[in-house]
Amino acid sequence: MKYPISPDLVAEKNDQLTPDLQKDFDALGEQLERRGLNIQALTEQAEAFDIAVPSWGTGTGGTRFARFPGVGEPRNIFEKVEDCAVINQMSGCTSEISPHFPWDAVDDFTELKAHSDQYGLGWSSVNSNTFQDQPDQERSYKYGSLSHADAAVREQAVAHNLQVIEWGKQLGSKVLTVWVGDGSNHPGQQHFQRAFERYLASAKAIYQGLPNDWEMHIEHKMFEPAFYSTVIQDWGSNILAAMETGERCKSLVDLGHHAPNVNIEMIVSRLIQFKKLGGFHFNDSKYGDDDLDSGSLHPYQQFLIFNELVDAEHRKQEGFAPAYMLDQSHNVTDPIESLINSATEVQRSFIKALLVDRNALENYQNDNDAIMASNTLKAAFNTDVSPILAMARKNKNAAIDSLATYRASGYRQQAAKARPDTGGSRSGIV
Ligand code: LRH
Ligand code: MN
Repeated sequence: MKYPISPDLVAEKNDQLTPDLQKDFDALGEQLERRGLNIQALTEQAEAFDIAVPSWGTGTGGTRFARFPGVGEPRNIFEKVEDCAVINQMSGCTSEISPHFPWDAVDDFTELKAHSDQYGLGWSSVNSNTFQDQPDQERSYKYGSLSHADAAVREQAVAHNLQVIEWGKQLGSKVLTVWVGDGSNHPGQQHFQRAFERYLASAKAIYQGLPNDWEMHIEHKMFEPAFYSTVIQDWGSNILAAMETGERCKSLVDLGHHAPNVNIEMIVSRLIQFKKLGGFHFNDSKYGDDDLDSGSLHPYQQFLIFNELVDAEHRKQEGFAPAYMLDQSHNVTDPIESLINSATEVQRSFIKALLVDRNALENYQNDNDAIMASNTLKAAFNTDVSPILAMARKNKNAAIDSLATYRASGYRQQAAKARPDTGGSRSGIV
């Protein structure tokens, strides 16, 4: 196995931090034992936790106003794989990459697979792109893609998705994620039902080409790039499309794709109940699809989402196997640091949700004891599980203090030397 950062440096840093970590871990272990919880078992679940990294998140993001590139930016998917290897080596919980096509398309996928294999990285869901026109494209997606009024444009978009599946097969992926920006900017511009009917026919055509051991995940979004209506605008349109399309077609929840204050954890519960929860794009936001770092603004909401997920596992909910992934844009931070941080913050929400006393909660719910039900969740959320997350990283030879070890490695500075700024495009968002 190849490591982008010297394992000796990681071990040296971990050795310095282990004595204090052990003290904190033992103290937390005692506290949790009094609550009937086993810290070793929780640590093993933290070690088993994994969340995929978006290839497009490793470059610096921007807005329509500007993008301020960082140093040592990855210039192609091979360098993005190296950066993802750093994120996994430091966090211990990001062993898969989600690519976006054609941004990450290569001539030789066997070479790319060999490149990721040497770092022990796998490939999670593949993402299609019919929200931009490519230089060699015959028909434009200006007025939509899978729901476009022109059948030839829809066929082009379906063909692209089938191509993305073929590329995904070569990487070992098992999921196709379909997000389209289709919609309208003016009332009257689009007939809502006819557009949705066209979308459903296209989705079924893609589903026909889906291998039997694959899933297709549909991603809804309230607005942008369309600013009046969006064909798959909310979870309602999403679950209807997933139900119409097929059993292995499910709904994906991108946290930033909802209006402020929408109860996302209840949407998650509905999708779980109807066996249509395909997965997540974790991020955080304050206004729109801000794609900010996960848990950086609404850690309690993220915890409440995992409370629904852990509850489903606890109830052995049928057809429950959601895929976890980050989907963020890093405009002012080192993307590697943000992705390490965010992966750990999502892992933190998961472990905290495992601390919930579900029997007590159910009794308070049945007794309509709102305050004690709420406090049962808060007791879990207010527990600092950092020693468990750090011990899980130590046990996996990842970094106890991920950011400090990453910075001490000088990886970004080395990348800046190895990746002279060609000023060329950095395929990715903006
Ligand atoms: C749309 C989205 C989608 C990706 C894109 C990069 O906003 O969340 O998941 O295709 O970002
Ligand atoms: Mn997304």
